[in-house]
Amino acid sequence: MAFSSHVASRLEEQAIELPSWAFGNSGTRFRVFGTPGTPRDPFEKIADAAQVHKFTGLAPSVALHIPWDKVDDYAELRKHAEAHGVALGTINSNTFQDEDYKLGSLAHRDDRIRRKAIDHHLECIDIMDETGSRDLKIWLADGTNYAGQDDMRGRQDRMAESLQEIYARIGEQQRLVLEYKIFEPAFYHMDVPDWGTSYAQVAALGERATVCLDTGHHAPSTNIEFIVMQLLRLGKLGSFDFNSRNYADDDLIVGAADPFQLFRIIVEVIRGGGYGKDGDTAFMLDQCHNIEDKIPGQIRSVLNVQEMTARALLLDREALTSAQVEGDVLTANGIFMDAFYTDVRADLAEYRVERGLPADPMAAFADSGYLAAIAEERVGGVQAGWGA
Ligand code: PSV
Ligand code: MN
Ligand code: MN
Repeated sequence: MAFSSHVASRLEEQAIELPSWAFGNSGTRFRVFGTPGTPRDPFEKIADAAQVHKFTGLAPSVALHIPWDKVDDYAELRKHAEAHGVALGTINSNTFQDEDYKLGSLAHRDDRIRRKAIDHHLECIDIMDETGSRDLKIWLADGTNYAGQDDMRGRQDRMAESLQEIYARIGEQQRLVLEYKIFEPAFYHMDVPDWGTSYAQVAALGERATVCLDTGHHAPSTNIEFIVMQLLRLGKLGSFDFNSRNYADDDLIVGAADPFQLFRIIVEVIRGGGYGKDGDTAFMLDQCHNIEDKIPGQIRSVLNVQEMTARALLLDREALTSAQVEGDVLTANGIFMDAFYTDVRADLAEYRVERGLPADPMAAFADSGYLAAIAEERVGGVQAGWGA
């Protein structure tokens, strides 16, 4: 069975942004394992990311993290990306690796530190103007470790003021996306711990401010697809940071730990009008490949998202709605599960071949010799890892 033309054309709308940092070395606090050929600078990270797009047709843009991806000339980096067939995407700010930010950044009590954090974001917007990026993604490590350590209300108010100043500089075609996270690095409270706080903050800013949902940033057993539904209903689901988690913010390959959850999320994105041409919810990955090769790790990731999207597109919505209207619980659930259990791998292989892509991108990349070539070519350089 091949996909209907409807499903095939909807699949063509899919674009998944890759994080530049997935191509650098990363690890846990116990050890960072290096990989031969790891990129030494942002240019090489982009060249590696372009391989993912070349073999899958799914990943046309690359997100940057500043200052990890700081370069002298962003116009040159943009040209380099375009020459490799990809665009520069979301700019991620970073106020979590500087001594000054020990007690916070945009929510800090000290005007000097808050000024420094705001200025960093304004600099990120300048970079966006050069790279042609649409989104400024803000994730704040701000929070406290102990009850009574600071006044949570005051911090919330200061953060709102800081965000206002940043938002005022966001261009007409640009967006500010605020990411939430339940805990880490702060362990008593985070200043943006959940979707509700992120929503309250961005709603106060204006139309071009939305929420980023990172799938690894919730308490265990949180119904993430409910949050997806609600944010889409409110018109505020700006983007996803996709990854898998078993315990905390594991940043493992999306779809690896719980493919059914990924399916349920994508079903809600489609239902809520956030998918492809229907809406503007950006699909991005936020992952680290600590022990596996990075490029194939990213290829596997985008393929997992595509596979669950294909299954979600196969959901018989008419039949589902009638079962729901009838109050037929088991038929409704059966229809939902039928779509999830459909094996779409052969159809996806055919779909790819029809579009001039390899049937099996993992195998084709392995056969290309690219990993061996970069291992040889990049010998002796200083690798650009997480935080470099
Ligand atoms: C924080 O855990 C986070 O998910 C944010 O998106 C950061 O920018 C990213 O991870 C850094 O790896
Ligand atoms: Mn994230
Ligand atoms: Mn995270």
